[in-house]
Order: sequence, then C-alpha cells, then structure tokens
Amino acid sequence: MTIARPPITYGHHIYGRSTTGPSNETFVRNSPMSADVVSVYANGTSSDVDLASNAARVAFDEGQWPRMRGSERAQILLRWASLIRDNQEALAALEVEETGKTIRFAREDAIGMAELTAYAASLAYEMHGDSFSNLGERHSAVVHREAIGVVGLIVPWNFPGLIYCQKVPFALAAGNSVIVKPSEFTSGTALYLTRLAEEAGVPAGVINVVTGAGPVVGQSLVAHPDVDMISFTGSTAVGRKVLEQAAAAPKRVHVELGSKAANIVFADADLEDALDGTLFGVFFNQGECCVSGARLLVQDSIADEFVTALVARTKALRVGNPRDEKTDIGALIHRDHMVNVLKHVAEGQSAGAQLLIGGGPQEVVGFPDGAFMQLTILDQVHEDMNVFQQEIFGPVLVITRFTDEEEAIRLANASSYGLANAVWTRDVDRAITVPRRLKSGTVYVNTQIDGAVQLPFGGYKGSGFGREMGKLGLEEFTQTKSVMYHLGKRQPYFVSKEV
Ligand code: TXE
Repeated sequence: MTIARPPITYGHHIYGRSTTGPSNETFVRNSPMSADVVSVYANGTSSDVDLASNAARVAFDEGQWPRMRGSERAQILLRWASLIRDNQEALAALEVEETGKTIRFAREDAIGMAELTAYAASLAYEMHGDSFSNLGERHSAVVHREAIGVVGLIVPWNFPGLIYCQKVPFALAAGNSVIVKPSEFTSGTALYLTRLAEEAGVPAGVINVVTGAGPVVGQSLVAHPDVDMISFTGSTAVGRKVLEQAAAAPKRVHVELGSKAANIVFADADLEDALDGTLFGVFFNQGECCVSGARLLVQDSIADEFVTALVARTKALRVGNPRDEKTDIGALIHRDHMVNVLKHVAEGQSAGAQLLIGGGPQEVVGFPDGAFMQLTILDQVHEDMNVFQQEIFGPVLVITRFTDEEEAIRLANASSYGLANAVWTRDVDRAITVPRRLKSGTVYVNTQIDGAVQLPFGGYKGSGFGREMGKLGLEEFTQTKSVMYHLGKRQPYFVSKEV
C-alpha cells in the first residue's frame, strides 16, 4: 500500500468499508509544520458510532474471529505484523505529517507497531485459564479465559500508531471486536493500520474506526450500550469524564493518563550517560510523551557541573524540519498546544523558577507557521510549583536539587502521577533499592524511555490503572468464567419428608 500526496481524504472504516457516514460532514487536519491541510476526515456523529458498534457486535456475536482457534488468529496477526514492517516508510511519513515528529523516530515507531503486533500474536496461542482437581472426589472446576466482546479504544495524538498497537492487536488476540476512536489530529495511521489488518485476513467488522471530535465520537462510544469495555489513553481531565460516564453504565474501563516522571541523577552515576539520557528523556518526541523525564532531580554535589553541561548539550540539538533525517526535535502537535506549553513556562518563571535556556517559539527556515518551540530548561524549581506538578507535554525540563537518597525518593514521589521514573547510579544497592521505593508502574535504571513488548505498562496513582503490553496486555481484554462440575450421583440438597 502507498500513500497519496496530501491532502489525503479519509472516511470512517466500518464493516470493512470506507464511509463518510450519514452526515457526510468533514473536518480537516492542518500540518503542525505549516498551515497546509494534510488530511480531510469524515466528521463522526453518534450515528456513525451506532453503525460501527453494530458492525463490531455482529462480528463478535456471529462472526468467525472469536470462534477460530487462537493459532489461526495468531497467523493472521503475524501476517499483519509483517505488512506493517513492509509499510514502515508509508506509516512513518503519515505520522511525520500529522504529528510533527521526526522521520528518524517515526520509522522506529513503525517498527515498534510491528513488534507489538507480532508479540500479541504469540499471546493468542497462550490465552488460557486454569483448572482445579483438588476440590475433592466429587468436584472438578475449570476457569475459562474469554474475550470481553466489543471494546472501544480511545487513542491520543502523541504516538497514534504505537498506542493503537498497544491496544488493538492485544484486544484482537483475545477474540474481541473493536471500535477505534483516534485523535482528531492524527487519525491517518489508525485507518492505514486497519486496512493492513484486513489485507492480512482480519474479517470485516472486527476493527472499525470512527473519526471525529472527542466530545461527540468518544463520548458516544463510552455511552454506547453495545460497547462492553473502554480502553482510554489521554489527558487526566478527559479520563475523569470517561470514568464517570462508564460508571453510569457501568462498564469496564482501562485508563492511561498523564505523568510527570522524575529523572534522578545521583552523584555516583556515569555522568556522560546520565546527560545523554536526561536530554533524550525530556526532549524525545518534543516532550510529548507520557513517560517523559520532565523533572530532573540532581544531587547537589554535582548539580552545577551537570546543569552547565546540560545547557551546552541542549544548544547542540537540532530543532527543525521533521522530514529531515538530521533533525532531533520536530514540531509540537499544533500552535494552540505550543501557546499552552509556553504559558506553563512563563507561569513557572513568575513563581520563581530560573529560565536557563529557551522559553519561546523556535524559528525554522521554510516553516513560518510551524509549531516549533525552543528547548527549555527551568532551574530552581520547588515541589510546590505548578511546573513541578503539572504535565506540560512539551520540551520543558524543570530542575530540582536534592542532598541525599531519602530526599530524592521523597521528591520523586511528591507527584499525583506515577507512570514512570528513571534513576542514574553506579551503586548496585541503590540501583535495586531506589526503584523498589518509587511509586510508578515503570522505573528505568541507567536508561530512559526504554522497554520491551513483554513488559506490562501502566500507571500507579493518578496515572491510571490497568496494563498494556506483556501478558497482562492480553488479560486486560479478557474476563474469566469459572465452571464448577459435580461428578457422579449427588446427594439431595434438602432433607425432605417422605412423600
Ligand atoms: O488529550 P485528550 P489531548 C495529555 C497531555 C496533553 C493533554 C491534552 O498533557 O497536553 O493531555 O491532549 C478523546 N469522551 N495527554 O487534548 O483530549 C480525544 O478525541 C471521550 C497525555 O489530545 O484527553 C482523543 O482521541 N473521548 C496522554 C483522546 O480522547 C474524548 C497522551 C485523548 O484526547 C473526549 C495525550 C470525551 N469527552 C495527551 N474528549 C498520555 N497519557 O500519553 C476527547 N476525547
């Protein structure tokens, strides 16, 4: 499959067909690098969600997908993974145009999408329950692990393809049907990946995609009686709404919300590695990453030297044209978001933080309207400041100094979030004991924004609950059924009078 030149026009994807739906309305996505229209999408309504839910319901209740062997689903998912790999360039190009991320990292994302899908295929073989033969002579029991049914998947804009692949192949491996609601800023990859899935053999109706506004399509999806479960990744504010709405049904929900990860650098660390990791941790994907190491906690005995080197290294990073292979940091998702990020920076300065570098828009030759922002570092940040506590979701590092291990742990945990943290140390004991005391679903030790498809991913505290990836990534989309057997002629329950 190849992609057309922008602007590309897309319909929803319902029951294997592209459709603009009954309303026939559209909306556009403007490039984050310029004002150009890159995509034209069908503007979904609750009627489109009805159609998609019906397609998914029929596929689950009557279709072959949940009824085939796990091994057959695995073969189809593996074919899908291989098609994703073959389409790496097209997927990467789509993501560059809609997200503003750099081509180098967009290519890595595409490989990640294939790897997630291939791993989910292996789980289709492994989906099993349990059995109990220790219940006495007259009983036996089995626990089946079954698909949930129809799952609504709400995806954000920062890693549109990767987060789609953290959800869809896993839900499918278990036998579910899904309706995907991609972000209105980046719906292209979800539609592209879905077409590849059907080319690989996923039957029509098993994956449906409805594009459009969150408060319309997203909300209709959460409320829809045919949707059995919602998996949401996005902001805390919208996550809360999704939880409230799902509670009314009630229906099962998984939420992955924001974060404000600490990146702890101890004086005994390999400082060269820690510098490199700190830069990557905060500036990767323009800082629009839920696990960004946006809070640098640095031990005061090395802090001055470390921060000076950090500022110098930041100046050497290339912010610019995301299509250029040599660019390190591309454009933010849109100009409104950049304005918001800059407001956070200004507010931090008013609260007493010291601006070391950045703090404004970045001019990029050839892209006068792009959402490019200077890489920004704020020093002298205290835990009661908003810039320490709030997710900014841009290329902004805030620095706080600590004296000893106790203080580092206390500061790292002084956050309402708990998705990830990082620790830089060469002390073996510290590398084991500090991660144990950090309240987050992931801890990186002497590395940053790292991981593997086998490792479950998800939040502690306000970062949400439920897990993606790993074996739990499949279990998230399943439910258990306990079946109790009585063996042989049973004794009556009641001791009745003779009749
Ligand atoms: O998120 P939203 P946005 C954080 C980050 C960022 C902020 C805003 O701080 O700056 O959120 O990003 C859909 N019912 N994260 O505006 O609005 C919406 O259409 C149901 C962290 O993109 O939460 C999109 O598909 N759905 C995060 C999805 O929800 C609704 C990644 C997320 O959008 C809805 C992205 C509604 N009422 C942003 N309203 C992370 N954890 O990585 C919107 N949506």
